[in-house]
Amino acid sequence: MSVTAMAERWVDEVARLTRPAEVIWADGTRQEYDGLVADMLRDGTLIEMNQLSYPGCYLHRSHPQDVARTEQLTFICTRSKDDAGPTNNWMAPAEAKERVGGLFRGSMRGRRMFVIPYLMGPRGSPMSRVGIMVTDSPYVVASMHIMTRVGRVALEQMRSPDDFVAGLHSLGDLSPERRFILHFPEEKLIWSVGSGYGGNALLGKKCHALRIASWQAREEGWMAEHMLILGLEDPEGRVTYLAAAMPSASGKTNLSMLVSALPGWRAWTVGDDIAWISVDGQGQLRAINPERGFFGVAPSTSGRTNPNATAMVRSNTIFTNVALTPGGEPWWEDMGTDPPPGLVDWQGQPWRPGGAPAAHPNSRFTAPVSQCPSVSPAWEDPQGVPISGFIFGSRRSRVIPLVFEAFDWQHGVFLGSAMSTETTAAITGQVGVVRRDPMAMIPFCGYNMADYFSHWLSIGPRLAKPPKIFRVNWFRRDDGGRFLWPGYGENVRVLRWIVERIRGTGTAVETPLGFLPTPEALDLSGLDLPRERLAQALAWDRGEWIAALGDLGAFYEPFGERLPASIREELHRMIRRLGG
Ligand code: SAT
Ligand code: MN
Repeated sequence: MSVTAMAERWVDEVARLTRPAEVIWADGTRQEYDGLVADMLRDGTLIEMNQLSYPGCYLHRSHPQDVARTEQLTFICTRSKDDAGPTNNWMAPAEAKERVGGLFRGSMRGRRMFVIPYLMGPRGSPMSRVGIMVTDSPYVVASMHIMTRVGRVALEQMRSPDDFVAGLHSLGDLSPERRFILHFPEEKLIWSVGSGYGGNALLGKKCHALRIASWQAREEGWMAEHMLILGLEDPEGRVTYLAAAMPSASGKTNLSMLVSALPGWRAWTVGDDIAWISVDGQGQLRAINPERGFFGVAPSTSGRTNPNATAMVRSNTIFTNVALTPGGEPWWEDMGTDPPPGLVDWQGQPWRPGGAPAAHPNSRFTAPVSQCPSVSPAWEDPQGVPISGFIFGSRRSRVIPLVFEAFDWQHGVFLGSAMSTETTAAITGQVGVVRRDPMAMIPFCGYNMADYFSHWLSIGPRLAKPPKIFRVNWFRRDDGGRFLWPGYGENVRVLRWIVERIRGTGTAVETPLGFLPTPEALDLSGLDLPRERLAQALAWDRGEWIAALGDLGAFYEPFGERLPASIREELHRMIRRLGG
C-alpha cells in the first residue's frame, strides 16, 4: 500500500459525505497561497490592507458569532466516559457521529474541498507528526499555510499509511446552534463544523497538537503542552531554555518574545503556544514548537508591550477582526496610537469614540514565526531545545505571589494541577471569572486529567536532572486595582532569578508555598519600583491560602480514585505547612 493510500480512501469517503464541487490537494506553495488570497479578495473574505506600509497583509472579518473558541461545544468522544474525565464534555463516538454526521451531509455542496497534508514540528524531527485535514474554507487553508508546514514536506514524513491524524472541517452555516468540535482520540480523528475561528477550525493547533497529541503523548511517553518555549541568554552568552504554561490571552506571546529590560540579557523565541516535549537518551527533556506561525491576540500589542510582535506583523500577516483605518492599516485598543478619524470597527461599521471596542477583544494576527525579530536560531532544530525549567503562570489579581519555586518535581506537578485563572475573551463566555485551569490545559487535555497528572508525575523519575518548576503571576493587583508588577519586558527580572535558581545561585527563603525570592534576590536595577510594592507582589496570606486549598480539594473530588495519591498527599502537606 502506498503511504497515502489510507488518506486517499478517507478523503474519498469524506467527499461522498460532504459533496464538494471540487477536491483540491494543497501543496503549500507560495503560488497556491497567492491564488487563495486572490480568490478571497474577489469574494470579500479578505480585505486588502495598505500594501506599502503592510505588504502582504490582509484583514478577515469573521461571522460576529464566531470570534473565539467555544468550549461548551467541544467534546472528547472516547468509548468510555471516564477516559474523557470530569473536566471534558463527552459524547459516545457512535452518538457523536450520528448527531453530527448529519451536519456534514452535503455541507460542501457548491464549495471547493481542500485536502491539507500538514506537518506539526520541524522537517526531519523524530518528534514531528503529520495531519491531513479537509476543509471548505479558503481562509483556513491560507491560515494553515502560515501556522503549519503544508504539502509534500508532510507526506514525506509519514512512517506508515496510517501515520496521520485525520481532521474534517466544514464551515456549515456558522451557526453556534449547529457547531461542534469533536475529538476521537482512539481513531486519531477530529470533526469540526460550524466555525471558522482559529482554535475551532485550524485543526493542527488545539485539536491536533494538544487534544489528540496529549492522548498520544501519554500512550507513548512524551508530553504535549500548552506552553511557550524561550531561550534566555545571559551576559556571558549562555542560553537556558524554559517552557511556560499560561491560559489563552494571558501573555504567553508577549513573554515568548520579550525584549529584556536588563542590559546583557536577551530572550530568544522558539514558540508561543504549544510545546511537544520528550525525554532524550540522556534523560534530558527536549522541546519542539509544532507550529510555524503565531496566532496572537492583537489588542494591547504595542511597541511597549511587545515590540517584536509589532515589527513581525508589518508584513505577510492575516489580521482577523481588528479595526481598519482609512489608510488601510490595522488598529486595535492599546496599540499605542490614538484611533484615527474614520476608523472602521471589526464588523465593518464606522466606529464611534466611547462606544464598543473598535477591534474585537479576541482579534488576532496570524504571522510566520520566521518573521519574529527574536526568533531563536534553534527554533527548527529537529532535536528540539533542552528544557531546564517549567513555569506555570496564570491571571490572578489576588492570592498568588509574583513568583515562587516548587520544592521538587512532585510538588511542582501539584502546583500545576492547582492552577486557577481569571477567564479572558479567548473563550466564548464571561470574562474575569476565576476558574481552575491545571497546567493551562483545562480546555486542551484530550483525556482524563487525573491520568494527565499521573503522566506528569511519571516523567520526573525518568530524568537525569528534572527541570525546576516555578509558579508566576504577573497580574496581581493592589487594593486600588492597580497592577503591582510592571510586567512585559520587566518580567526578565523574574526570569533571571529563575535561571539563577536553576543554576543554584539565586537566593530564596523557604515558605509553606515553596521557595520565594528574598526581596534583594530580584534585580530591580533601572526600575522605578519601590521595594514595598515588590514586597506586596511577593506577599502571601495564610488564611487566603488555606481557603484556596479548600476549593482545590473540591475541584479534585470528581476525579475520585483516579486522582494520583501523591497529588492528594501534596495538598495535605501544604495544608499542614500552613498550619490549617
Ligand atoms: O484557541 S486558539 O488557538 O484560537 C487561541 C487560544 O485560545 O489559545
Ligand atoms: Mn493557546
